[in-house]
Amino acid sequence: MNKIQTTCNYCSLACNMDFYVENGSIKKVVPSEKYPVNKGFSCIKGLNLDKQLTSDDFPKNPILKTSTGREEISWDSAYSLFSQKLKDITEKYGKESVAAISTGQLALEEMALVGHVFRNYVGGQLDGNTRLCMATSVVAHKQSFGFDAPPYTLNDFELSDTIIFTGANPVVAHPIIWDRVRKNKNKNKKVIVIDIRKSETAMNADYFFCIKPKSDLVLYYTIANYLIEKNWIDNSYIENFSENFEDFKKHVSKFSIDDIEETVGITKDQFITLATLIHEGDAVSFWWTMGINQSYQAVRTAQGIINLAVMTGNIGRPGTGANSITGQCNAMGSRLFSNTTGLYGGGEYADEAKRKVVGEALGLDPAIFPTKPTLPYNVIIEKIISGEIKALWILCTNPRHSWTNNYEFKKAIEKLELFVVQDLYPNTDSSELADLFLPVVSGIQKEGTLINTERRISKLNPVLPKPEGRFTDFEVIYNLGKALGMGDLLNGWETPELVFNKMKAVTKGTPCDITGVSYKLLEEGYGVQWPFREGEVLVDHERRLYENNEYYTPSKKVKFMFEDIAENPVPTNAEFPYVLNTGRGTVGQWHTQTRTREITYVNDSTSNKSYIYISKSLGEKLGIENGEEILVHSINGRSSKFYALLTENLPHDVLYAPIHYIETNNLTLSIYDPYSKEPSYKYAPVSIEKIN
Ligand SMILES: Nc1nc2c(c(=O)[nH]1)N[C@H]1C(S)=C(S)[C@@H](COP(=O)(O)OP(=O)(O)OC[C@H]3O[C@@H](n4cnc5c(=O)[nH]c(N)nc54)[C@H](O)[C@@H]3O)O[C@H]1N2
Ligand SMILES: Nc1nc2c(c(=O)[nH]1)N[C@H]1C(S)=C(S)[C@@H](COP(=O)(O)OP(=O)(O)OC[C@H]3O[C@@H](n4cnc5c(=O)[nH]c(N)nc54)[C@H](O)[C@@H]3O)O[C@H]1N2
Ligand code: SF4
Ligand SMILES: [Mo]
Repeated sequence: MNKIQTTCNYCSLACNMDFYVENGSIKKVVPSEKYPVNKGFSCIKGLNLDKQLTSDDFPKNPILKTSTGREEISWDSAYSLFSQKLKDITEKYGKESVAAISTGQLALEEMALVGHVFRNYVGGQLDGNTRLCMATSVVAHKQSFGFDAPPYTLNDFELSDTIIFTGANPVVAHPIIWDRVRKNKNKNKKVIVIDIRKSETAMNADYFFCIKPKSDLVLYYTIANYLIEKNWIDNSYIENFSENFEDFKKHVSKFSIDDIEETVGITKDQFITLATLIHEGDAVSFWWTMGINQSYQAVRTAQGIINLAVMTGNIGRPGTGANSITGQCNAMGSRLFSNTTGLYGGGEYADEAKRKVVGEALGLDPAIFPTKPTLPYNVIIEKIISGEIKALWILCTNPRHSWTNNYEFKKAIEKLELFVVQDLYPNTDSSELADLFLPVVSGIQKEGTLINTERRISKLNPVLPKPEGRFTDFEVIYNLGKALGMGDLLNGWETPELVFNKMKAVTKGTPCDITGVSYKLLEEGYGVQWPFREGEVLVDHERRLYENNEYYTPSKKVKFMFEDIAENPVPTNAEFPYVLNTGRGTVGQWHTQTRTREITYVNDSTSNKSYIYISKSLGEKLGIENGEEILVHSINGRSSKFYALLTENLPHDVLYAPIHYIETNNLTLSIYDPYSKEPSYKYAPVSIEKIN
């Protein structure tokens, strides 16, 4: 039997799996023992990657919507139709009239190539679904650290004595992280959860602080003030390695412990316990995910966490850090190499020197690069609705379901002259609406690289050859470029490895320098964390940043960032008195459930009908029985049906709906963080109507 190690392309751990293949069929799948991330363990999704081998029921060929229905067309016709339409539309309405939305779930090489074809050559807008996910952390890191560079290595979970999860539920969303926490043998280990409901992680933590929705920032500022008043801070770290602390100190002085019950909803005693835990820990690590990133004041909240880590000297040492956890398998690759909000390799479009360097590394005239960041996702949707954007291409994302206030996406699609969807399946909520559907093969049939949450690059290796007449995302994007007439501009972009080498070249001398990484090195099967420069020798498979206390800002110091607490733009009121919180449901379910519905165990053991959790006390008040169907009305004007599950794990007036059902984003709002433009998915005022 032949053993092929490849990378799981679901979540941001990007575990490695060993596939045992004989006579062209997969005999067994085992989590890779030697891989530093998952060390022989994985979740059910990774074990079932082979379920995405596109079934024979699916069309091999592109599908065109016609006046009489949907019909298969040849690939040649699809490329010529797509490229001609893009040319016609841009000639008539200008380059800004076409847009694409990519993802954090394609390979780095595919992202780079789509950036080259669609941003550099066509000149269209190109954002990613990472806007829904990691945009907040990106902006927070850039402003505080000077580069989008999260500090940690996963081993920090095993080295920390005080592990604080805030707005993160790794028991469900990142099972490998929870495994690493359990492997931590520190005698003083304390796991702390700050959430607005008793999540699965909170249930398993040593301490749980149930705060009011979106009160994190007040909490962090109040903790900061309390630590300063007690002098429980690392004065020497602050003085030597940070800037802006005196202004920060002044800013937080107005946040008093006396107000904590009212503002945050925890008692003074609980607050003192939390602050004392932070003070007493020798290696305190702060971890956050979507409970922080998805908010109307998200960037400053993430920086509230960074400030706490810095002022207590909990960064750059084993087991510490202000650590944002990513979501999708290649969110980090998308952030650095998609050519969307910044130039390849984390540069700014307006930086002339950088344009020149990147141009030289790619053998391109820098004039080809966009001059400004892409319009963000929400503006792309708004401009489709207003008629300014006429064509949209989406790759590896399902926004009819996942976009906030998702009916707006449907409205937008109806306005388009051309809507193209590139996906595994022709029957997702989005691909069913497509004028042109482009089918591709799944992650285990292609080559490329993914960058995981701890900056580790690992390789996708084809486990089985593609069936005759089927194409990878890379090939489809490349062939579109050819049909568009890119000619010589595609020289050197023919294979994933060539594109990887180009991306490598652009990172030379940057914080994410990967000039020492090659496909050959990755094929040894351990992955490599960036930075890894040419000539460096890999002595350890786990490396963290800021160990020398140098940051990437001009002063080389980390910057305290803060602002006044923003007013909630759409708070609850008498008509919509409850808060709708949303997030992951179970380990087996992935986002819009196109892929995980193919895993029999998951399909059989999870609900195929939308459900919502409500507190037992609210159920009693409204006379709602467990399992009863209810109607939930949102302040956005839309309503969804769910069956109600009563729970002790929610505060009285907060509801929780899993994101795996299209009904959930029917109720969320078009509200965004002002800096990152990430949707505020976790707060929508709603009311409940009994149906029976
Ligand atoms: N099984 C599974 N795993 C996944 C995914 C999946 O779909 N399925 N998706 C992947 C992706 S792309 C992502 S981004 C990650 C997301 O991973 P997580 O962010 O861990 O998951 P969520 O369930 O979105 O939200 C985490 C927690 O934030 C809490 N929260 C909501 N509002 C607030 C608040 O105001 N303050 C605080 N402190 N907490 C709040 C929620 O109650 C929830 O428990 O998961 C990844 N892993
Ligand atoms: N209310 C609410 N909404 C949310 C969130 C929340 O917490 N609350 N979280 C947000 C977050 S963090 C995220 S990341 C988004 C995720 O939202 P989406 O990206 O829309 O969700 P997915 O289901 O992962 O969509 C991926 C699509 O790509 C297809 N696909 C899979 N593999 C491939 C491939 O190799 N190539 C191609 N071309 N297609 C492929 C799948 O079939 C699927 O249709 O949802 C966001 N929406
Ligand atoms: S989904 Fe995430 S945790 Fe599960 S196997 Fe894949 S990478 Fe690992
Ligand atoms: Mo995400």
